[in-house]
Amino acid sequence: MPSITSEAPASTRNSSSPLTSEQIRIAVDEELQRTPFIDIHTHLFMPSLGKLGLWGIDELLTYHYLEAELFRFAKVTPDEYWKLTKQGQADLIWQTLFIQNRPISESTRGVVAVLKAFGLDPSAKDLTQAREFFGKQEVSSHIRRVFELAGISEAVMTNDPLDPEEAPLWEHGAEPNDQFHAVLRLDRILNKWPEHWQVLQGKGYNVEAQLGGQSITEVRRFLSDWVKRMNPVYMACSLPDTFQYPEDSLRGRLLKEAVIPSCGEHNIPLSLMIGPRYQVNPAIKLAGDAVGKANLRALEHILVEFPKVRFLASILSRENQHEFCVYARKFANLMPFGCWWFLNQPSIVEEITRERIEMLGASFIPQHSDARVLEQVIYKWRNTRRTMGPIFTNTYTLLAEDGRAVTREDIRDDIKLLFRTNFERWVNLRDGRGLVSAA
Ligand code: RAT
Ligand code: ZN
Repeated sequence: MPSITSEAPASTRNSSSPLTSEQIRIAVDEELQRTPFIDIHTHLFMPSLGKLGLWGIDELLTYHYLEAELFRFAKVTPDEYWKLTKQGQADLIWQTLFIQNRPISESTRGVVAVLKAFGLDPSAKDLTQAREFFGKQEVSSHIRRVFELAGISEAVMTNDPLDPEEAPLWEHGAEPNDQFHAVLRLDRILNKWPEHWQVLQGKGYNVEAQLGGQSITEVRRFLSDWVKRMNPVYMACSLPDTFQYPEDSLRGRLLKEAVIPSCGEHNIPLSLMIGPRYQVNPAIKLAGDAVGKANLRALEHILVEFPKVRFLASILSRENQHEFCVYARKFANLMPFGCWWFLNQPSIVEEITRERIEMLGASFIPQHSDARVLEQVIYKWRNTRRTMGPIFTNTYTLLAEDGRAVTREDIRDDIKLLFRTNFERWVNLRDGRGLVSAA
């Protein structure tokens, strides 16, 4: 398990001497373990946001990735499943996916790794021991321990100013926390304006259904107020595979006239997450989204139109990944990040990361966890380190074979850039050393 420490690893002798291939492998593994990563997109919450933060065995087992798998193995219908209590749902998933079947999928194996990390029995016949353990934890110290086990120093949240449970907590001044950064998430505003414009109106912003009158100015005032309140590291939105830009639609106008200019005004990036096909199977709720190949010309048009705004982007379809790298070579204001959601499987992460290193060097952000339940960061980051090890070893071995001596310092610098500094610079988090940001 990684531990966050600034001490040099035992095997470091002289960090600027050239390494042999075997030493490269060891150095890569050690530097991956010892570098505290920044988790740049999660659905975790700082303690002052209270019940929004999910953790513990029942939440781990009812993760929507596992619910999707349950319906493949169990006879239960979605309707019957939703009527169960949270504990009833977790028990059913445990019995079905872990006892009656072997937990060999990525998401089930993740629960095994979490239980193991806390010394709990991953083959237990029921959840008594696990429930007792998690029931005894105090949330703040538990978060610190989990981050330590995951090898992350900070997690970036997803904060929706129109979430009826979340917004009041911010409005009453939620206490910030060094381990968490806020993100102003705009899905409700951008994708579901017809259902939400009245919420803005109710909060004193003079907006209209068809964006007439003062609407655009008022949306910008709303965004500015929330930037002040949350101090977000970026604004974000997920967009469907059918996303077009420019587009004669409410979303097209909101993006062009309100959201992107507001990012420019406040000098914070916009994260575009493109590619879900929302709710292809609504019966299974959060698990019911799928994926479609996107038209990345939409992204191209945004990058051309707003050269001074910095964009983070993650694209959901595997089929889009190569052209996505090509766009990053063309536009310095684009920062590709993560292998998102259905792409976060070792075989696909490996393919995408190799492609990105080959095409972009160390000028991207390889991964985020997307954790919804606190302890998931333990297995997700463990898997990322395990998958990335051989990729970086191969990268530096090829470099050494081609004639450029590789040192531990080189490896350390690149891993730090990829998993920390590129993000810090992009969002102006600290005075990191890395890419020169576009604006
Ligand atoms: O990965 C997930 O859990 C998805 O359901 C989404 O939350 C996605 O990551 C998103 O942020 O929209
Ligand atoms: Zn997410």
